[in-house]
Formats: sequence, structure tokens, C-alpha cells
Amino acid sequence: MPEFDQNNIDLDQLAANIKHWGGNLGFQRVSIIAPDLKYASEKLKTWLDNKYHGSMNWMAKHEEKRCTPEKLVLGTIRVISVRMNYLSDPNMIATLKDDNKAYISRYALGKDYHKIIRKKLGSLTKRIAEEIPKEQFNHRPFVDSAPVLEKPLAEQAGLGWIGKNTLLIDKSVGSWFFLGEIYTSIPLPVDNAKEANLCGKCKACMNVCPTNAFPEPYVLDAKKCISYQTIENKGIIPKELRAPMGNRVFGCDDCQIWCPWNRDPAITSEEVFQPRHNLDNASLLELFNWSEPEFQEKTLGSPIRRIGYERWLRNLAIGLGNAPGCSNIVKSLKARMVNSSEMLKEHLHWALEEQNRKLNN
Ligand code: B12
Repeated sequence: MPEFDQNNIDLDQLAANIKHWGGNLGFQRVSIIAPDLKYASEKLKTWLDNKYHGSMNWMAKHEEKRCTPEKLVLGTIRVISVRMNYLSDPNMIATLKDDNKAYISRYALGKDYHKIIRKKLGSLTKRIAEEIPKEQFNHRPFVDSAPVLEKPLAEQAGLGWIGKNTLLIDKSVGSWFFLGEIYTSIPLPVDNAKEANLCGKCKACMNVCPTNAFPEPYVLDAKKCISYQTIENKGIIPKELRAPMGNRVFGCDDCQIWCPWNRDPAITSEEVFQPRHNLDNASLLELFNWSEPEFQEKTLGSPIRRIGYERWLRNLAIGLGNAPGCSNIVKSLKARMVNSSEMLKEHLHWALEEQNRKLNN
């Protein structure tokens, strides 16, 4: 581990500078902690024991590194935790309530946050390295890219509290923000700014969840979560979840939309998170009729691309099965049967059955 020479460095000034540089890069909050993940590690263990992670086996891997930052990046004694708003338009309910429209999670309307935030954190680490010789410290930036418990770290850093919907919520901006962090060995002064949990007796998130995915407050059974089913599940979506999915075709925001702390949400000023290709307002049929090359072209640089064309069609087929009966929908679903995989066919059949039932009534 590199030896840190404190003599020539004003660490208070450096911490203040880091927050200032972070702000200039577009982060709304930057805060520094000496990580303590004891409580969160216990909760993670229970969550995994209950198999709430479903097929996300990567969540069960590297448990020690996830729970012990210095095991992931040698010498880590501080975490610089950051947050960035992503909501581009607060009027998402109209799309969600329109059965012919596709509801895409607001985080996925623009460019992939992984790339955007990692790049910005890369710039921040470079700027820090200009102040301290590289051989004197270790550091590494992350955004949802490694075994890191981002929410408990951010909670400890005072960026919000973990709510009953398991998301980090801040009383002044709500929860529509991404998290990221830099692990570092620099002994920076820490911020002890933990926010009080203000969920109180409210259970709005749990009550509105279309699939009842919260077995208890602060605990999500990912297998039941529409976000997991539409993004992480690579196979068949359980039949009993298809109708409650409604028109949610990529991720789900219901547990945020109805959270009282999101009544007046912060809006992003980042151009990169603005909706592309009308994804905030497109019809299910329009997206279902995208050809594969069109899908590849229109999802370039978008988080949607990672599910691939087949799963995209699978999710949209469910949305179309839930849409009002319409002969054009039936025509498009039938046309997709040709050359489709067994996995996709299973969902097309289901959607056709649903459509025929409505058209014959
Ligand atoms: C796995 C994962 C998922 C999974 C599982 C979600 C989950 N709750 O674990 C799925 C695919 C479902 C998912 C969905 C979403 N995700 Co996600 N996801 C992650 C990831 C990679 C890990 C989360 C994790 O550690 N889970 C493990 C379990 C044990 O943690 P937990 O459920 O949060 O439980 C904690 C607390 O609730 C508490 N706890 C647990 N049990 C109990 C019991 C009691 C009594 C108490 C008091 C507390 C308590 O301790 C736990 C540990 O801190 C993080 C990125 C990262 N590396 O951290 C992003 C992350 C959490 N996701 C994010 C987002 C944006 C989403 C979605 C909104 C996307 C969407 N619109 O579809 C949804 C929201 C769904 C939801 N309500 O969580 C953001 C959240 C930002 C924020 N404001 O909080 C993150 C931080 C990514 C990022 N870098 O910005 N996600």
C-alpha cells in the first residue's frame, strides 16, 4: 500500500475542493465518509438467504468485497459518495395510465448512466491526482459496476435515507437520482451528516406496488419486482406477474412515483438524460414494430440495449396483451410468431389469447 505523506497537503482544503469540483461536474451532492457497512451487511445476508435476489447470482458473489470496501480496493479508508438527478419530466403518470403507451423507467429514457457517471467520476479522480502524487494513494470510482453497497454508503454520507421502497430518498429532492462513489485511501476529513428516516407510517410505495414485491418494509423480493422481471430475467416472465405489469416494459417506477417525497421532484439539467426517440411517450405498437436494426440504432448508448431485441419484444408483447383489444395489435403479434424463439413465442401466445379474449367480449 502506498505511503501517504500528509505534511504538504491541507486535507480540509482538499475535501472542500473535491466537493466544489464534484459540483462543477454536475453532482448535486458530494460527501465523504469512513465506511461502516456492518448493519447493511447483515441485511444483505438475510436478503440473500431468503433468495430475494432471484437469478442475480452476481449479487451473491464477492460478499466479503461488497461488505468490506478495503477488500475491494486495497487501503480504502474513505468513500466519496455522490448523487446525480436524472428525472427529465415530472409528468410520467399520463404515459403510465395510457394502456396503449409503453412505460419505460424514467432512468432509461436517455443515455446510460453507468457511462456518464463513471466518466465524471474519472475526471474527479484525475483532478484529485493532480493534488496528490499518484504513488501515495489508491482510488477507484464506481457506479453500479462492482460489488459495492451504494445505498448504505450514500445513507451514511447523508445523501438521503433508505426508504421502505429500499431506495435512497432525500427530503428536498426525492429519489430520482443515481448514486456513485470513489473509494480512496486518502485520510480526508469525514462528513457525519446522516439524514433521519422520514418514511414514518407511510406505506404508499408498498401499497401501490403492482406485484406486491415488498414482503415487509425496507425489503424487496426482486423476483416479484417488475424492474427485475423486465431487465434482469433472461427467460420466461411468470404468468401471474404479466397482467399486473400493465404497460411497464422496461423497469418500473411505481414505488417512486407515489412516494410523497417525490411530489415536487428535482429535475435534471443534464442533456444526456433527456428522452431520446420519443421513449417517454411512444405507443407499445410503435416500439413493438421496431426492426432489429432499428432497435440497435435507437438504443445505442442507452441502458435498454443491454436486454437485447428478444427480451425487448418479450416485454412489449406483455404490454400489448394488457392493452385494449385491437385488430392491429393482433396482426403485429401474429406476424412476430414467424422465426421467433420458443421463449418469445410463449409471451406472444399469451398476448394473443388476452387480445382475443377482449375482442370477443
Ligand atoms: C440489485 C439492484 C437492483 C435489483 C434489486 C433491488 C434491491 N432493492 O436490492 C432490481 C433489479 C430489482 C433493481 C431495481 C431498481 N433499481 Co437498482 N440496483 C441494484 C444494485 C445493483 C444493488 C442493490 C443492493 O445492494 N441490493 C441488496 C439488498 C439487500 O439491498 P436493499 O434491498 O437495498 O436493502 C437495504 C435496505 O433496505 C436495508 N434493509 C434490508 N432489510 C431491512 C429490514 C429492515 C427492518 C430495515 C430497517 C432495513 C433493511 O438494508 C439493505 C442494505 O442496505 C444497486 C447498485 C449498487 N451497486 O448498490 C442499484 C440501485 C439500487 N438501483 C437503482 C435504481 C434507480 C433502481 C430502479 C429505480 C430502476 C427502475 N426504475 O426500474 C429500481 C427500483 C426498485 C427498488 N424499489 O429497489 C439506484 C437507486 C438510486 C436511489 N435513489 O436509491 C441504484 C443505487 C443504482 C445507482 N447507481 O444509482 N435494482
